Amino acid sequence: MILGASTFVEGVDNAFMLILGISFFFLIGISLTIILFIYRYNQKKNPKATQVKDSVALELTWTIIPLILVLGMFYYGYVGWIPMKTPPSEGIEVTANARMWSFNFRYENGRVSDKLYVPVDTAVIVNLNALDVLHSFYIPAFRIKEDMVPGLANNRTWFEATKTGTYTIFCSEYCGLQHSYMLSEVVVMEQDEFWEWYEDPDAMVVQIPDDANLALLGRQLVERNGCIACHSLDGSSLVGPSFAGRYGETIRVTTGGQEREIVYDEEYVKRSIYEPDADISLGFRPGQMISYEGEITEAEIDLIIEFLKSLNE
Ligand code: HEC
Ligand SMILES: [Cu+2]
Repeated sequence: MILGASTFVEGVDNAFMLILGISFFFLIGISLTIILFIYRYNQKKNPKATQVKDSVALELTWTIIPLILVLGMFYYGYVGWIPMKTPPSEGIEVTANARMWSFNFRYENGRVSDKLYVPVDTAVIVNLNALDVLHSFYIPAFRIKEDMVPGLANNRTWFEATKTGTYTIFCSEYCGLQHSYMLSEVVVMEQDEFWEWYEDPDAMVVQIPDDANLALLGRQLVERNGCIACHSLDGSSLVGPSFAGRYGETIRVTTGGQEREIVYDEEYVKRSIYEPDADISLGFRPGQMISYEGEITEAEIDLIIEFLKSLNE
């Protein structure tokens, strides 16, 4: 069994082990019976076949025993599933945003993070928000998996972590080219440690020390926000144009159906991030990139621009 770390583990694992146990019992039982029958009823030992007809006892046996077995499976499955569908009223609330091909998490106080930080032994209600296509929010260690459906109201899940540590979050709904790279982590912290992280005032604004390497900070932003799933750094085209070698160039875009030339400058980068469909770079499709309005600040865009400039050096 993989490591379990939430209150759902017992319920899910019980149902799983029961079904696995029954399956093994029948796998072994049926295989042995086949072998025994091959021996016992071969033509030499049993030249004349017997037909069994109208045996009420037999009919009842193979109706009642499987009925009990499947009702048992249903019972354990149901008992494990009900708590998942009934989130408690007390707990913290987080919104998980999924887009091709990254997650981010927004807390009630406005804090945004690319990993899901949560306190141990506390109910966490996760509002699931898919910005573009179907995704699915899957944390194997917590035994939760819930589809993230664009536009679906009340799309949520919840969990209560029981062990501190770091566990993987997967997208488990095929959502395009880089789906297999759509991962994040849930970090379960001691409660006081979590609240310290949550209320950290420095985390709310971008702090830039005087001697900071701006391009490096920009690169981290581009990695953390999942931009490089679509934009390469080496000049090759992926879903979107490469970040390399374009800053400062005059490029061709389609604006409102009209093709035109435009300078790839700060203005253009900012518009591309906040309104990706305003100008469509020639050779690429609209609707792939979803606006980062409200997720990436103007100050952060300045850092990204420093990074783009550095790619020309
Ligand atoms: C799901 C794929 C995807 C992701 C993720 C994505 N983009 Fe894009 N991006 C595109 C596509 C496709 C285009 C070209 C079509 C258009 O202009 O909207 C584009 C265009 C751009 C452009 C204009 C580039 C040019 O050469 O004309 C910039 C700048 C840009 N994106 C920045 C970003 C940044 C910064 C991020 C991360 C915060 C990001 N993108 C995340 C797909 C993506
Ligand atoms: Cu996905």
